[in-house]
Amino acid sequence: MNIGIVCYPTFGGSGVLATELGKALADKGHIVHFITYQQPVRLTGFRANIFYHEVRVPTYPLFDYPPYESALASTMVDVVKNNGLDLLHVHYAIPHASSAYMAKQILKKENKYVPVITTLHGTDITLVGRDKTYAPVVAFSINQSDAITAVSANLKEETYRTFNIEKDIQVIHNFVDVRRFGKKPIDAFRKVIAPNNEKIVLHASNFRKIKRIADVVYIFKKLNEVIPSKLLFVGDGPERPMAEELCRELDLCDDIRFVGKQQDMEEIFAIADLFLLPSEYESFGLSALEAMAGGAPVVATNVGGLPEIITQGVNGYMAKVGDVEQMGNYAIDILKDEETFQRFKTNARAQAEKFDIANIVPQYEKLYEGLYEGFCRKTAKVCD
Ligand code: GMT
Repeated sequence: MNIGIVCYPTFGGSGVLATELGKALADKGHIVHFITYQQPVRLTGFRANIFYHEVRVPTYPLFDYPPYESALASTMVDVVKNNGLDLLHVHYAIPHASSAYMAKQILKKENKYVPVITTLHGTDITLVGRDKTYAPVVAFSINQSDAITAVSANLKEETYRTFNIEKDIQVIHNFVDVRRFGKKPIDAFRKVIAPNNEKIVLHASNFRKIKRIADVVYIFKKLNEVIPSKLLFVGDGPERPMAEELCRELDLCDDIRFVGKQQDMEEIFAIADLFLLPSEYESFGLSALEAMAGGAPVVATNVGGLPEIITQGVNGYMAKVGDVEQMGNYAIDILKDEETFQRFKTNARAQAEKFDIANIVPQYEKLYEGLYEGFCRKTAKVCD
């Protein structure tokens, strides 16, 4: 099929997932067109059947806020028309679902029909989307999508709770390429981070408030008092300066490194012994799944979709939001002896297998095929 993918090109989970999906679809022979304002960060290397279309947003002195949504809709129209796209799959409702609706209406006027799939990722519903400045547009454009998917059962429930959604939402969990993320650790890299064979604890995120970055530091502090460890902070965002300050205050600078945004996450996950994700909310927690595929058990909060990937006491632990004492104890419990640690590692990998790319991507393909056939029937379009 000829598939258009619209996403944020940044390090956030929705953009990462959308990019990995596009690459996987291309590997299976589909033609994939990414439509976004920057080259997606995970879109590296050349593939003959992947195209990237940049959305340009011309500025004008009148515009305090350049109208990205209109520029995106116009680019969608252009790409659909000139590349014969069979469907548009938009990731993250705001503003992608409403731009897709607009594009679809424009194309309809020209007797061109393109089904739209909206994948809900989390904050587009639970945080930003529910704000009353956006809510009516978000609800409307989700309802106008030809298919809606959510990345966890929890997010599906949250969406129905938050908006008046008249359609079925299909849960298609996020996925990971277990073979790619199950790499052997690079010993030299491990040695640089943990020269005395300390345990390596990892946190990776966009350092927003919802991630509770200070809790990561406190959990690590508790662990480090019992088991010599090093903490690696990957990513960047508004809470980073606060976290750096906290590390200085707690005199932990020698054991904590902030490495910023990184491309080759599989190399980093490979050296991690434990992943921390004490968020206020996670619709899914893609970084936790990628960590598990790399063999790192997870200590997280019992929120959102995290219980759909973490099994308590088997491949990780979950505690109440803010309970850093309990999460610290759980971290110690996992790392306290080699036998327990190896058991958790094996279980984490086994759990990640369930969300392997090979199991999840066909669910999207099935959805596309069903929609495409239905659309051809409804519109009496001649489809091959
Ligand atoms: O976590 C973020 O703030 C980024 C956000 C995004 O849209 O990129 O992540 C959301 O989507 C990810 C991919 O589906 C999920 O794994 C994250 O759990 C979800 N974040 C939240 O729900 C806070």
